[in-house]
Amino acid sequence: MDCTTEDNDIKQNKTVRVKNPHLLKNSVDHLYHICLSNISDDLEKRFGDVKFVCFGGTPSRMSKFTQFISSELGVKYYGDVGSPTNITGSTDRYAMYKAGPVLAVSHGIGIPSLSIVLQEVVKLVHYAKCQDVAFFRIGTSGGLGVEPGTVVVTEKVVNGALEPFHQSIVLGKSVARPAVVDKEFAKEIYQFADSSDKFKTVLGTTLCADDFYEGQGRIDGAFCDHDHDDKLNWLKHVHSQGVCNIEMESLGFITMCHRANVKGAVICVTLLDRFNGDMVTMDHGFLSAIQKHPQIIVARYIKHAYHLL
Ligand code: R2B
Ligand code: URA
Repeated sequence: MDCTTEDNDIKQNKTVRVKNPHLLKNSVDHLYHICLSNISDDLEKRFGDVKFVCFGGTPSRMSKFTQFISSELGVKYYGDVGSPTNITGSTDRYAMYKAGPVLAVSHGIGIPSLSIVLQEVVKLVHYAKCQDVAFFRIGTSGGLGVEPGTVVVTEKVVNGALEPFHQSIVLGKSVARPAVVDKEFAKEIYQFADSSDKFKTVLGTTLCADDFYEGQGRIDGAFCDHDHDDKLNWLKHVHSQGVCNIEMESLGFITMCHRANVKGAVICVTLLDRFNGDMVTMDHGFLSAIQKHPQIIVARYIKHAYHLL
């Protein structure tokens, strides 16, 4: 593909941008953590039809989502009867499943873990020449002033200091990249909430923390240098700035989708209201039921988009 054609495709949001001139020089690229390679696996044949990539924290959640979306779309998932096959095979780091146009990928906890698999998946959809791909994070979070089970569709994402960028260290220097949320896409997804749903869905600001305990103001970690009042004052402050939920990957996810020229959205369920405490319930029936809420919203979007394609 010549540069002009590629630029045009990127402008029309068709192809994924792999912004790295060094890669063009290397004919071999091992996508180490997902156990695929651009030379030994026929990526275009196996993955060229992918349109929707859904990321979530754990392998088992993404396996269940694969079964759910395959029945919603009426397509078979890749694998045996009974359970989808993990495409990343022997790596044991992440899990990836496929059902027709949907790829479901686990990302682990935190931006460092998410960043590795997201970059390899961006390269995968690039090598596979996928067109018009959208990425979703369907995850969990702690809510602020909303009932547990509420779905938050992120329309703005900030770090723990309420700044809308992702900071990292590259070659010994601090680099800040803007977290640009595709608000139109977020609104489009939000419209798939239904008044008959047993849970609420809201659009709001998501705070992305570097840690589950002190980084989210909790006072129940192994270490804590603040007290209950400090925590409540901070929660009240961030809530007054529009923050609806707190989690640990949205900033990296949104920043990297923007860099890759991929439509990206974050849709998370709240497991608890942080104004009422720090501990997540041990009621696994309740937790597994509410973790389906973001999947329900995203499945409606995918069904709608897929049937229009
Ligand atoms: C939500 O839940 C995880 C921590 O328990 C983390 O991955 C996140 O963002
Ligand atoms: N995930 C988080 O990061 N925080 C919570 O409070 C719940 C889930």
